[in-house]
Amino acid sequence: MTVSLTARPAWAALQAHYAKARDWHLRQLFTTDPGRGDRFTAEAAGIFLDYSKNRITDETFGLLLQLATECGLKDRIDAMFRGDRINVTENRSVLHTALRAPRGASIVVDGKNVVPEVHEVLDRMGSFADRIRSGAWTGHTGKPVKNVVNIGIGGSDLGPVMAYEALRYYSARGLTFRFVSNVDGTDFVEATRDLDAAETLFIVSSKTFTTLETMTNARTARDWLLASLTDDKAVAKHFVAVSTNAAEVTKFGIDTGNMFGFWDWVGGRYSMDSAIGLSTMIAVGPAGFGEMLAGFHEMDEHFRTAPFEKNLPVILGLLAVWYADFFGSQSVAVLPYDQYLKRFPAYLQQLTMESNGKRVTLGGQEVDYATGPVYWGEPGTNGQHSFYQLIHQGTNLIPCDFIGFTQTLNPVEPHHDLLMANVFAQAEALAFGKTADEVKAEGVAAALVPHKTFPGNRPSNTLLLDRLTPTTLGKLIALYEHSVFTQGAIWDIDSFDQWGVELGKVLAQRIVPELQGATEPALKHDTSTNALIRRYRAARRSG
Ligand code: G6Q
Repeated sequence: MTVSLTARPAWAALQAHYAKARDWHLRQLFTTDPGRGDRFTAEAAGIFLDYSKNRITDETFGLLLQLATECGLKDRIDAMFRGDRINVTENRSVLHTALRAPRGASIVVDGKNVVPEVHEVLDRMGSFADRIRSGAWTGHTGKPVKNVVNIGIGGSDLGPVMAYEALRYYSARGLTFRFVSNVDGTDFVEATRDLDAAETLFIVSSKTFTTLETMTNARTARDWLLASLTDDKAVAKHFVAVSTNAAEVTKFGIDTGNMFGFWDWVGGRYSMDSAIGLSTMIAVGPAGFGEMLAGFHEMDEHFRTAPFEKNLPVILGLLAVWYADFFGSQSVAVLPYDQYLKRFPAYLQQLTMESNGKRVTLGGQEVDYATGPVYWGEPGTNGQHSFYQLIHQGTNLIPCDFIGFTQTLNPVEPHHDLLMANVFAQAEALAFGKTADEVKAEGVAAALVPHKTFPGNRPSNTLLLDRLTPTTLGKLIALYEHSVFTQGAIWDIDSFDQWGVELGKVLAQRIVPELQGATEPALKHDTSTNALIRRYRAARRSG
């Protein structure tokens, strides 16, 4: 029987420790320990992490490391990399790390080494991507592909969109990339309104190939294509599929020769480096995609082998636990200071919240501690002109992750120094604030002093990387994947299932016929839902 988290000695010690820690101020922590700015740092795989502006001392850090040890984090990491079925509620292995294992590595699942299959798919993706990029693959009328539209949702969309935006600098500029996810017809219509069907390739990305949104969009895409190309044979030249479900792909009319597979041990939100990344590979080329996978792998190896006190994902994960469970922080802001990372917070929302938004342990017991916080954010400096106000002076404690690069990809003077000056200034201001005395000394009228006082003591991490490349992107994503894993291991939850998402997939299906039937069916919902359905039906018929 697993010991409950709150019964662990390190947990009790952390609780006692928190009774002191809650009154510390970062100002005082830096005054009494000026060396912490150098000491509370770690560097691996080209990522420098400064975690000194957190409300911790060496003792806190030691206790958090002890908690990780007591929770068996090392064994859990080994179990994941080995391919044990650690996704217990779906009885599946969790092997996204195999997707970036180098050719020649061996990871055995159910008696079979999966690495050769991974590379076989990567090779097929590579030759397909090359044909699209070179113009060798032609559409039904003989024209080369100019537009690539990925149709998918959730894990089959957010990774591809984020990676395309992040790596736009490296992408084939002669190709246009669009992403359709929402079942709202507007998404499809706006994404395709200026495209020529004869030059458009649709990638239907769906692990199950049964998801309502994706299949609806895929059927609409087929109708849209055939409306101008008027020959069913065109489908084979303009549609490819990424899926684990060959039977449904065939049923849709896509030749399985144009299907790229993956495996049930790849979770949706961990799949952007599988065939789900086909659009990314077409954008940056097979070599660029390979560099991204190498970046992922480097961080995997760091996570698997580095001692916890130097292990970046472990440190980030433990700090998240410290704030969520002891300070009661309910959210974490992720603030990338790079315009190319504009979709990174949205991607992280799914990764973190779908993984750790759980309320029972692996053994099915309801937890009596907080689990996954809300992750959110926007690129800097834009966020500074909107929600940072609340982080600086509001009543919530919101730990922040600042992400910056020393080199810019677009060296237009003086932008980059200004951008990075903001990263450092914000982290500094959040930590140290501005006292009432400092405000008074500026000659501010007494009535305004409380308004212009900044309490500070708002914790943050700063992640500094050299340059945004496919490799650094891979490292950054793997860093967060493994931080999420660390948090889930401490909380003793299944970070790899998503029953809430599955529920959403069936709920709407029940109501669809109630909206569409010519005569109103007997509605058996609650009175509120029944009334909303009736109002919608009436308005739809009269509008
Ligand atoms: C991810 C989730 C979910 C999933 C989508 C799309 O971990 O399972 O976001 O990716 O629901 O599912 P399909 O790829 O099966 O269409």
